[in-house]
Amino acid sequence: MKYNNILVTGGAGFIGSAFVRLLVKNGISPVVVDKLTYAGDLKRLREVKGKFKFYKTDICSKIGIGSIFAKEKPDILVHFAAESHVDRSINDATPFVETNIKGTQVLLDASRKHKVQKFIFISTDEVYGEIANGKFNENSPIKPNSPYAASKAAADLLVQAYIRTNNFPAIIIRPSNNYGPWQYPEKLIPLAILRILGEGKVPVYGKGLNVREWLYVDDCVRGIMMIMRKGKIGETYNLGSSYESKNIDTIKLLLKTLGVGQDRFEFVKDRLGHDIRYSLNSRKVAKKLGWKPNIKLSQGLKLTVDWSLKNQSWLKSKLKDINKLYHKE
Ligand code: NAD
Ligand code: TDX
Repeated sequence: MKYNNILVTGGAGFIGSAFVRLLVKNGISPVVVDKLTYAGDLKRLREVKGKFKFYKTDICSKIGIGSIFAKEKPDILVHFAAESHVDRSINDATPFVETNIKGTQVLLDASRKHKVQKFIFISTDEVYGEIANGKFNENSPIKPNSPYAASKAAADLLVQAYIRTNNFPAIIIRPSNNYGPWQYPEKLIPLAILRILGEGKVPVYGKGLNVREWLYVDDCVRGIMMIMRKGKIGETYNLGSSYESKNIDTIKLLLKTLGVGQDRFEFVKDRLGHDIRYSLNSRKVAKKLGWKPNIKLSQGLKLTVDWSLKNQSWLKSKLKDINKLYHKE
């Protein structure tokens, strides 16, 4: 199979753009489809300008997607596009149902019609729900809790249904919490950095005891690339780092990395329905494909802080939107 005709949805987003940059580094010029919502930003792709083709299109548009597929004839589709923030889904689930569920169905049908050879669906660890002890493997039941997670789970199940019913050539990937350069500062780590840069305090939900498994974005997209190349059609792969940390410990490590006082956080009202812990068993991708994470949490935070200090103006350009989201205005 040749890998030249790759279509990436959500390629102007945080993880999708890291994947596009990696493709270009590997000599591949992809087609990028992105609606450029509040979360999409072509600045993330400026270092690979001219090395990809771009369509500003909503994945929910059957006509728009149909004409792109007819023109570009992709062999492989890597589907990142989504509404991705849990807090926003609690405020309003509408765009989550639209983009994450309907948008995925539009892409599945276009891919069937145009005989796409591989459909890589970027799902999430959140589809399993929370786990106090132990780890989720790929056969654990789907039991999502937030509207975001429920919409991703619906899409994940739709992909599974197409695999089973139509022998559709899809692979599902479920990554754990990503962090790194270019992440929109609504998510914990870049939000914390933005607050510190603005002389404020980091808002920690509840008592900060919720645990997340932190995966540096470069490790994630390298894993996605390996699965795209060598993963087995019809299979699901967890993609987690095993670097688990309570939010309060993550924030204290981040404050240390930023070189500011350990008191620069405040406990705030907890997120509704807040999942206590996510934890993935990622032995399958390690054993079958030889993937393992390269970047430890402490290293990844250092890389993220260094990048953020150099790119403060980009982070600060999102401040107005973030203050609106978190009712600071
Ligand atoms: P992001 O919010 O940074 O980017 C999403 C991108 O999708 C944006 O560029 C946005 O403009 C685009 N988009 C949104 N709606 C669209 C639509 N209707 N049509 C076309 N484009 C649209 O998200 P991210 O953090 O990069 O996440 C990428 C994918 O990975 C998502 O599917 C998410 O569910 C999944 N995921 C993310 C994480 C994480 O920690 N960030 C972890 C596991 C899985
Ligand atoms: O201000 C905050 N304070 C805080 O304590 C924010 C924004 C978050 N938190 C907590 C909530 C979570 O326990 O930090 C943890 C991480 O929060 P987010 O960055 O919002 O990520 P999470 O809710 O864990 O979901 C993420 O991982 C899975 C991504 O946003 C999803 O897209 C992905 O699927």
